[in-house]
Amino acid sequence: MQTPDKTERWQMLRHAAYGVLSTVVGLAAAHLVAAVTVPAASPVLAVGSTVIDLTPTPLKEWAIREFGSADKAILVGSVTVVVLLLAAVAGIVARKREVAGLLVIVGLAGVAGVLAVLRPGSGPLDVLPALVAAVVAAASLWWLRRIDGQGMSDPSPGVDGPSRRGVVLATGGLAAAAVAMGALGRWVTSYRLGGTDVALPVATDPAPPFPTGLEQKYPGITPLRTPTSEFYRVDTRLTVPAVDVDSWTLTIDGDVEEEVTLTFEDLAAMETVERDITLTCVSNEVGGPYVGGARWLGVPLADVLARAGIDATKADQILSTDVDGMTISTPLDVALDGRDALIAIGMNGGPLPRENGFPARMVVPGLYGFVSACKWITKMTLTTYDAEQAYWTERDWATDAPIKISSRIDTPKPLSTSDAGPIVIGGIAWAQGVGIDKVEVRIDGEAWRPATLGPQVTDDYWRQWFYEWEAEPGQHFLAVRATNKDGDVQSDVRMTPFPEGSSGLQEISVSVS
Ligand SMILES: Nc1nc2c(c(=O)[nH]1)N[C@H]1C(S)=C(S)[C@@H](COP(=O)(O)O)O[C@H]1N2
Ligand SMILES: [Mo]
Repeated sequence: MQTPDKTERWQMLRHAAYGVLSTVVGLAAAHLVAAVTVPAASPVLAVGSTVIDLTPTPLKEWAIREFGSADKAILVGSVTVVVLLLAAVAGIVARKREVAGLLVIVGLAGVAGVLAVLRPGSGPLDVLPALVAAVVAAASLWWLRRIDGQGMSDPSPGVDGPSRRGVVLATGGLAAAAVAMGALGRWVTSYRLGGTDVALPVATDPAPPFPTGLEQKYPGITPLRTPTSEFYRVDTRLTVPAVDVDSWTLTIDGDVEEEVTLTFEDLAAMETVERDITLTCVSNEVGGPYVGGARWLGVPLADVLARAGIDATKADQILSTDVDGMTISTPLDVALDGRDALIAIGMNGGPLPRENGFPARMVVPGLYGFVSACKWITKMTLTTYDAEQAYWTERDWATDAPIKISSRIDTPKPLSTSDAGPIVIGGIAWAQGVGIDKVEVRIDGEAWRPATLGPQVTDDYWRQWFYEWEAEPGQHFLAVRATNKDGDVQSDVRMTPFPEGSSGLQEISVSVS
């Protein structure tokens, strides 16, 4: 015999589990429906994306800093945990008050549905996954409670009350259904994503042969060109947009002589250039990883805008919109000052990967990505900062944000231990637009010593550097600073990424034994 207390607790647990299982089945069904219709409308993703947009800037910055590229997985995980806790509550409530419990489940799905249709660029179809979640989850819970109840009314119940066999079969069946729908949803998504293999033109203005970097000779230094698959990724997206290049278009509107819409073929048929440009994220801390060097293939931005004929007496910004309605603004005068601003359609000899903006993105050397590098771009609106604000402008980030001179020590690693004797200190430095003139290393607070620079690629590209150090045993502090070709020295004033990019010097501690 069990004490009433124990029975009570066991029943609570059982019903909590019913709530959770029903919700998981509902979410799996919704995910499958979303995969077929609008992937981003999947309830957990819709809630997650809204959380991202509502997250205050300092918290977002902290998450990017702490979790790096795992920030999205952690967010989705947290949203799921909260949802499942509420689902457990729904199950417990339903035990005594069925309708109330079912309403909690429907309410949960309702929140996801409302958020899904409120997302920028969403349509009425986006409510469908949440609707499916509500119906499937509520029906599952209702059914599980019937199965459970049948056992309860059995005059000779097993130790646990309800017919164990019925409950085990029902819960097992629902769990299997959830797994099957989840797997099918994944398969549909990957099938729908298709390929990114587009025909790219040969550049009418190709880049010169790419020099050999220092990384072969001095292992540990960042490769001169970042392999495409290792390029950093920073964006607000939980799922990478799947863009069908055949129906994709780029529209130029706003303060223009004539609104123009270009297809991918139209773009690829224009004069294309190949340029080596280093992209940098404003969220990069001094010494951080959000910087990458690539060879971009694209159409000069000025040529694309000229198709529409811009009215620069009115407009002061290009407001770029991506396939989901996300916006990024770029100062018009900066974009048109003669620098190699591009609408890029290729990267390192191939098409843009989905993660990096397939089929087209903006690249503007010298500006942080959040005010220039709009991925999955579909529209450029010529307008004013007064009239319209982009995503990060609304969140108080700077609007004109030139990349600050910076340098990074790649080797040795912070807190590493090396043998005494010759040690190569090496890394990269960048000052897009002007170029790197000098990199200096400081050891244990002594005078700055000049490092040797690696090959020059372009002034918009980072520069590798190294310094051969005769290391003596002990604890040492290594610092680095760069100077650009105008003679401007990297600032030693520490600043956070918000609102216009980090500054300061990287100093690491290493042991030599
Ligand atoms: N559509 C879209 N474009 C975007 C972003 C975004 O969130 N959405 N993030 C920007 C930021 S902050 C940076 S640093 C660069 C990063 O480009 P990458 O992911 O290809 O490295 O893309 C920019 N373009
Ligand atoms: Mo960024």
